[in-house]
Amino acid sequence: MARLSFPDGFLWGTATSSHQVEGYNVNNDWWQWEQHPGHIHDHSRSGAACDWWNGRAEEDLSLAAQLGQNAHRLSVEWSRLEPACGVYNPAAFERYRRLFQHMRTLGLTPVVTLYHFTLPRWAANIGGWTNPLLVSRFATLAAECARRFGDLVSIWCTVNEPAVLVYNAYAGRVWPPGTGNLLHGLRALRHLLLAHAAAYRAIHEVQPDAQVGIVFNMPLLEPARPHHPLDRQVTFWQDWVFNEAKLRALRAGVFVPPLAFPLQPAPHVQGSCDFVGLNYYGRYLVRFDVTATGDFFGRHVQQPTVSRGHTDWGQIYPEGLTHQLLRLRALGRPLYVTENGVCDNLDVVRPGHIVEHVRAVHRAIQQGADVRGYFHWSLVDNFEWVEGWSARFGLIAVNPFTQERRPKASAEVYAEICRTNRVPA
Ligand code: IFM
Repeated sequence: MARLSFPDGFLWGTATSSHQVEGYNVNNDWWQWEQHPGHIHDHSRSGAACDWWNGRAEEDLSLAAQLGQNAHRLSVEWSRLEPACGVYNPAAFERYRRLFQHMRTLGLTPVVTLYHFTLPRWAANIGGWTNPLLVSRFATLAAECARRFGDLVSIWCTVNEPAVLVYNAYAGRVWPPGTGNLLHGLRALRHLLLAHAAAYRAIHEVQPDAQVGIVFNMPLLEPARPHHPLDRQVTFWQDWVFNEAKLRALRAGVFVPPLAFPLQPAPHVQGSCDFVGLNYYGRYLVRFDVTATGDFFGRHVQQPTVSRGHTDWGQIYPEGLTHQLLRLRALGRPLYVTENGVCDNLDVVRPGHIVEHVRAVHRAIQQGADVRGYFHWSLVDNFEWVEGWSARFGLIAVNPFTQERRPKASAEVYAEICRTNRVPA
């Protein structure tokens, strides 16, 4: 069978985040949020999660290496590293060092995210990302991580999916702090991008050769009725707010309308990345709806769509991955697909989904996108935020009650791609 080859040195891995897999992150804002009835749709809690902090990380990552993966993207938990403002916990740094050493021994390149949705309680208590103090605190933490882990980690992701966080947590009410205030959302977005830029510079001061980037979730948004002027207009605005504004900040160092007022330009953000990470899950078709006031008068009507409880990951649409990679090409930086996957509790769709999306990455490379790696979300089933344990994304099934593991059929499909550096044409 004809096969499509990837460049030598291409990173093949999976992605996870601290709160979703470590267990007992009791000192962060999400842990607190989960305790309130109604916040998590299936009434579950993160609890022991995948028990990574107690040592199962090493076992699961060994399995990842056996499955042919040569990299893993994971995050460090701010609330463990800095449990009180300005106070670091040496034991937590040591735990992560052991994990990164283990990954190196296995031949897994660590790609480390510094902020993946969870804040220490002290940071949440002072207003979270609406407070400008977090910009400097985050940069200081980033420098500390570079100092303590720089011999083991050279690829850093600063902030994961700033727009998703802002949409759900600050402009929206479904994630902590759940303020539901658009102005708070705009302020938080600005601080997240400034925090990214400050961390970018802080890491480079300590570790000049580090590769530092930011991770954007960029769904493809298209008008439901391609020629309808109102559908086109609302699609344009949704794309502006969700996708384009951040790219504009990186390219030009300014937030232009609709984010210009009441915000200031952000010159430090311009050019502040060595690579860009793309998280891609699907396509949304947007239809004008005068009642959709919170969403710029656009309602998502794509069918079929992958949804559960509160979250809608959109329509499976591999072409959208090619499209967004080619869009990011204009930034002139290397790219990683830092997340791509599907909520598929029965593992029926996932095997084909992986092959189709890896092919989509190959098409983007052929058309000039400098893509250096692909990270499937996720290695293991884990705590899926507001959906709790009811939304399964892993290549390896996890029973959160018994901690039993079972590789799914899709794990072998992905392993074949990783081992051969090729995908069937
Ligand atoms: O689980 C999340 C992850 O934390 C961020 N990106 C999307 C995934 C699936 O919803």
